[in-house]
Amino acid sequence: MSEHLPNITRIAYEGPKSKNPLAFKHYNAGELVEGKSMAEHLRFSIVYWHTMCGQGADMFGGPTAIRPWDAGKTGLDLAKARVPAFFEIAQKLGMPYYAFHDRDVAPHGQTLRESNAWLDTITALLKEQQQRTGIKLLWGTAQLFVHPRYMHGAATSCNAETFAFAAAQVKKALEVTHELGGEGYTFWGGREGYSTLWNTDMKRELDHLGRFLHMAVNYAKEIGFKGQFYIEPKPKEPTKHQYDSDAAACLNFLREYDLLPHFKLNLETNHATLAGHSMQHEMEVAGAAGALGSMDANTGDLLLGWDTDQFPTDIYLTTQCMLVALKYGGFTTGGVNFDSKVRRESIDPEDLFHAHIGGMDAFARGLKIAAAIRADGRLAEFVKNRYASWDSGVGASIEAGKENFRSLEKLMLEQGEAAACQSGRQEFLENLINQFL
Ligand code: XLS
Ligand code: NI
Ligand code: NI
Repeated sequence: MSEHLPNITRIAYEGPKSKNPLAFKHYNAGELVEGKSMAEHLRFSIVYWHTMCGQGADMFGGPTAIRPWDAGKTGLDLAKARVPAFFEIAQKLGMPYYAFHDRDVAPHGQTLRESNAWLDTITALLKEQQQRTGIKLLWGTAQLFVHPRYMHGAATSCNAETFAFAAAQVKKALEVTHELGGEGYTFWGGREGYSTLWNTDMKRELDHLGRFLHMAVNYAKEIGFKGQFYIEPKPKEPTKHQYDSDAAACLNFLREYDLLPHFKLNLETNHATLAGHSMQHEMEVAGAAGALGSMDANTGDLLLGWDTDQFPTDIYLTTQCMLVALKYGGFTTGGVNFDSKVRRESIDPEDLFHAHIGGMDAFARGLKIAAAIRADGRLAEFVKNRYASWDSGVGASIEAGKENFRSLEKLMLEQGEAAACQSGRQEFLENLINQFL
């Protein structure tokens, strides 16, 4: 196989003192943390859409980065040329997983039949590359937001035939994901929301979305696909309001439509920011509900109000993510999926390497720091003690379901006042965390 990037070899771990920009300083795949290798903890994944299809275009300007493997090609030829280039990059980075949308890997055809045939052609190539490299599919998904037929949404469209087309597309995407041994399947509601409530029957749209997801669950069962289903929350962009706006909204929707047993959440950092939450908050909400599935690792820019999908390099952020992940038993079906893109100005293929190396190192550090905080135990001890009043006396009795309003009123009438509150010690804890960074 001819190489596209002969000057870049397999990225190696060289340790924190290395000055080689094309080496890992912290991600050492085989190194054990809490008894498990870093690779097993982090389950890194590279995305096809940003890595292969992102060319730096934005609302104000066209592509800036035409990749050498893209040059002069269009349509199916372009799609075919990208597959080996993608796996070369993924392999050199030591990525164990990847993720894709149906229409990133293969182009839109004139008809559904043509799109399906093209997708089959590319699926065969992906399979070959998976076998050659050992890289696995973290999750597949269908792109239900670019084509004009999806302008009102897909499963929540006012046009019933758009719903039907989307169903056909997801059916095929599930088959392909299954064929490629995908460990999951993600639904991100790209346009499942509204631009104005004046034209929207919200209840009807939500009922349709519930029905659509049940159809997916049923079809997966039919074809024997056992991968984990995910919903990826995002509050807005492209629509003004998306139904899957945050982790809590998704959980409520899944419960209301009896879908919770079949779904977990795939949380994305920049989407959390857009929802007015921290990623730590979103992960806690999902974890507490037993629905922490996977994460789309990226970050926004606090000065920009949209989904900038930047590579995560902030150690506080990755430490928080890994603390929550470890608390809830770590990623099992999911992983740390870099739904991130290089900046418009970063036009060289080499920038793809700097970006992913930085993200992987940032998460490796986050993992090590989180493990150190857990081993130290002071943080957990503090939190435990903060709730000590629930471990005995009336607290334990309330938790055991033995109290009611009457009994509690009686107690407080007898005592006259509640026990004094203790300090929350936020600043003390912030300093404690900084000791580990
Ligand atoms: C867009 C989403 C998208 C999903 C997959 O904002 O992050 O890329 O991850 O459809
Ligand atoms: Ni995403
Ligand atoms: Ni996103």
